[in-house]
Formats: sequence, structure tokens, C-alpha cells
Amino acid sequence: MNAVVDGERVDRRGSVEIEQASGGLTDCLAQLDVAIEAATTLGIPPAAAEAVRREANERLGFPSDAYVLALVGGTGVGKSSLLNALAGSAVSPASVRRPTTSHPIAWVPREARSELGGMLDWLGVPPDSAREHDERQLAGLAILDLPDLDSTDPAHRERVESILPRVDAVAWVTDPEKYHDAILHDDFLRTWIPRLDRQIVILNKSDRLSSADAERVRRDLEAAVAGAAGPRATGGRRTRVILASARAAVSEAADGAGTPDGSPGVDELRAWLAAAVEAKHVVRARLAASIAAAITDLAAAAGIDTTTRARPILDPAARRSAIDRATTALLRVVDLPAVERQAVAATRARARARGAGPLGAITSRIYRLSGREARVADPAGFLARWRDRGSLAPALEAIRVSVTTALGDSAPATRPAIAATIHPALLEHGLAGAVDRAIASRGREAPTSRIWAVIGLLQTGATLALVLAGLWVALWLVVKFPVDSVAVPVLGQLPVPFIFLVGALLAGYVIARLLGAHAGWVGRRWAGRLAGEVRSNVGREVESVAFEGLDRLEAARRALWHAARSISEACSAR
Ligand SMILES: Nc1nc2c(ncn2[C@@H]2O[C@H](COP(=O)(O)OP(=O)(O)OP(=O)(O)O)[C@@H](O)[C@H]2O)c(=O)[nH]1
Ligand SMILES: [Mg+2]
Repeated sequence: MNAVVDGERVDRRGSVEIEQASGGLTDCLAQLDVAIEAATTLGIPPAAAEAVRREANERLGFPSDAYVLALVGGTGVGKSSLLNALAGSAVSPASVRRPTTSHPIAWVPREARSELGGMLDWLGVPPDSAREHDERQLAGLAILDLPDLDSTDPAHRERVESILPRVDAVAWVTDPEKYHDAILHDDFLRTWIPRLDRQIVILNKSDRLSSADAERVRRDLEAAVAGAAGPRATGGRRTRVILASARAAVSEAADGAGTPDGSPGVDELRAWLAAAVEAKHVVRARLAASIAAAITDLAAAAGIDTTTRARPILDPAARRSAIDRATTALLRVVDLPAVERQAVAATRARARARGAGPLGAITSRIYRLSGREARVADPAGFLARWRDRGSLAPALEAIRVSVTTALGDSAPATRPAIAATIHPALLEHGLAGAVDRAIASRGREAPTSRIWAVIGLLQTGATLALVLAGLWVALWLVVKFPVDSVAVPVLGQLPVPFIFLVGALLAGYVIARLLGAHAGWVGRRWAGRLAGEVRSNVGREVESVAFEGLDRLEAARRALWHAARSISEACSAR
């Protein structure tokens, strides 16, 4: 249906498909999903946001050929009188009796009556409380006259509170006595003004004030409403405050002294109602405002400030230092200097077996069989037994302290989830696993060298020479056959077999020293590499597990920050 408002043709009915209505909200709803998931991870109760999602999906399920505006306010401020003034007849009983309206009364376009049935039901309007109108100017608009929000009957307030999340627009009605009521401002305006896109504030009964006072009160209300909108007001919306006198309008109508809408305030309200762009836009903008407010609330509960860059729960420098301290503490337990000694000893043992001749082979077998080699020359076994050498407590403490410090700066709602990431058993399991993974590596066998085989041959020769020299000396001592002597400085004349024996001994010693020096060099090189590898592996593994739980929360916090930052774009719904 088309209507002409202020010379402008406005299509209010249109053929609005639900898909179209939700079209502009797809991104906005997606961001709400992201925010709900992130908030849940952070331990923030998502129930309110989930309710917004549910209401939005339900509202999108109804045709948006008409939008619903509710008259909301305290008892006796003249909500029903205002509706009657608009209608030009008593569609909703108004009286001095308090409270008068106890169930919502709907004033709906006759043409849309049947298709609005389901939605009125959803809004909680009793079936016999719908009145029809043929106002062409207000086609596409259903008005609900609600019970009072400050009633002596608590059920009234409950009815208002359950309907508010479902209506598309609100006219807040107050009067000179109630305009600064705490219930209106603290319990309703502050909560709902940011969640509504189309709304107006009406100071009714303005006939009771001088025009100067009425204007002063209007400005006071305007300031209070702007304060309630706060920085959240989407798209820089300003809520209008108008002065009205419903009774004057009604009595004028009844007296036949004027048109039903002859009163300036009621006229202004009618013009504002008629100026609404198409219904689907009102519906979409309202849902977008609610969704944006729900996301903003979740972000605020997480302590997220969208005006600044995303701030992590744990400062990067504190994180780095905690990882370094935990790594150092764990490496102390692993005992890298001892690992290096074991590595050098293992290399020497290998060299002895290959390069120390027949005697070396025997000693090396004795070492192995006696278990000495496994005790002092087995770096892999020594590494594997790291848990026997100390406690993980200092490493756990480094991580725990960093997170506990960050807890103080985080939003109260997120603290339990953050604290849970440093559960001692969980953390201990994580860090122990990190070290286990860091030390588990193939190729931990001590190195060998071809040179040792050559040295081994030389040592075998020297041993053979020693044996022969020994026999020669023994024979000579027993039989006393004549042998040559050689003059040796300081010692004088020495028999040749004896010199031969000393020579063989000396050769064996030099070869053994050579082997020892080479094996030591190879062993130290390997030990250094091994220690370096374990050190960096432990560092890397600790880095990946120490804050595993916290990292999940950090990711959720970033997602929530992004969702909140994207509201103005995703939920513009214009
Ligand atoms: N002076 C004056 N009285 C008014 C005006 N509007 C309404 N009233 C009177 O205020 C009283 C309450 O009006 P209602 O319309 O019943 O108020 P309501 O907000 O619907 O009240 P509840 O249904 O109880 O919440 C009635 O006696 C009206 O005649 C007005 O503009 N000026
Ligand atoms: Mg009423």
C-alpha cells in the first residue's frame, strides 16, 4: 500500500519477503553467532544474547508488511488516552482509576488484521483485544497500548518486559509528575533506548504546565534520553521528545470542537508515525539495534574496549618471560650438563670398543656387563629418566604467576575461565608432555669414527709387541742368554728385550691417548649438539603448551573484539 507523507510517496506495505527482511541482517546475525560462541568460551553467560537471536529469528518469521509500535509508560500517564486521541474514539478504556489497562490492546490496520494474527499472538495480545482501523496514513502500523510499567500489580510490569523485546518501535509516554521516575529511566530507558531504532518520547499532559515549563521539562527529558543512549546509539540516532495533551485532543474530538487529531502534540505524533519508511526497514533496523546491543553487552562483559586495539589477556612480554622461566626451570630438572657428560662418556665407550685393541674390547665388555656404561654413558636413558631428578613445581609456578597477575586486569566475568587454564594437574600434564616430546628423538646413539678402527689396528699391534716383549724379557730373565745392551742416558746400559718392552708399552700408551683425545673431541661436539637440540625442543614445546588453555580464550576474545568492531558495518541495516 502506498501513502503520501509530506509530499513523499512511501511504500509501506510492499511485497516483503522474509528473505529480504533478513537479507540485511545476515552479517549482523552471523556476528552475533560469533560473539555468542566467543563469550561462551570466555565463560560469559550468553543467555541474553541467545534470547535476542531467538526473538530476531522468530520476528523474521512473521511478514513485515506492518510494524508494531508499543505505547509504554507509567500508570496514568495517558497511554490509552493517546491511543484514543490518535484513533479519534475510545478504542482503549482510559480513566482516573489506577491501573486501567491490564492487558495489551492492539489497534491494527483492518487490511493487515488477518496476517497479523500470528504475530499478535506471539506478542501476547489477547485475541479479543485487537481493534481495527482504516487510517490510510497509518496503514502498515499496529499500535499496542500496554499496561503500566510501574504498577502495583507486578504482572503488569512483567507483561511490558516480555513484550518489549518483540516490538519494532516504542513511544515512551510520561507526564509532568513522572518524567524523572527512576523506574522509567533506570529500569527501562537505559536498557531499551540502545536496543531500539525507532522510538519517541512523549511528555503527555503538557496542558498542566506553562509553555515555558513544558519546554524546560522537554529539554531535561531530551538530555536524559541522550544519556541513556550513551555512546552505543547506532548511527548517531537521536530520540525525539515531544509535548502532547491527549485529553485536550480527546475532549476536542468529543465536543466536536475540532478534529480528533487537532492537538499539536497528537498531530506531531501522528506525523512521526506516518513518516516511517517501509515496515520491513523498521523491523530490520530494530533487530539490528538489538543484535548490536547484545554483541556490545557481551564485549563489555569481556572487558573489551572496541575503541582501542584488541588487547590480549596476557601481555606478550609477560608471556615471553613466563615461557623462558618455565623452560629454564624444566631444563634444570633435565640437567643438561649431566646429559653432556653422559654423551661424552658414551662416545668414549664406543671409541674404546673399536679403537683400544684387544684389551680395550675386554674392558668395554666388562663396563657394559657391570651396568656401569648404562649408568654413566647412556644420554638417551639419562634423558628419559628426567622426571626422577626433580619437581615441575618451579616451572608450573612461572606460568601460574603470570596468569594470576593477568587475572587482576581481566573482566570479572572472564576470571573463572582464565583461572581454569592454570589448573595444576592440567598444567603439569601439559609441561611434562612437552619435555617428553622434546627429548623423544631418534638418532641418540653415540657417534663413531673410522679413525678408531685404524687406531684399533695400531693398538692391536702395540699389544702384540707388548706380549712378545714380555715373553722375551721373561725368557731372558730365566735363561740368562746373552743379549745386546744399549746405552741409555741417565739410566746407563739397558738390555735390548727390556728396551723393547718399554717401547711397546710407550707405543700403547701414546695410541690410547690419541684415541682418548679424538673420542673426547667427537663426544664433546655431539654432546653440545644434543644439549642444544634438547634445549630448543623444550623451549618450543613449552611455548606451545604452557598457555594452551589461555590461547583458546585469547582467540575467543579476539573474535569477540572483531564482532563488536564490525557492528557498525554488519548491523547498519539501512
Ligand atoms: N490533564 C490531562 N489529563 C490527561 C491527559 N491524558 C490523559 N489524561 C487523564 O489521565 C488519566 C489516565 O489516563 P489513561 O489514558 O487511562 O492513562 P494510562 O497511561 O493508560 O493508564 P494505565 O492504563 O493505568 O497505565 C485519565 O483520567 C485521563 O483523562 C492529558 O493530556 N492531560
Ligand atoms: Mg491505559
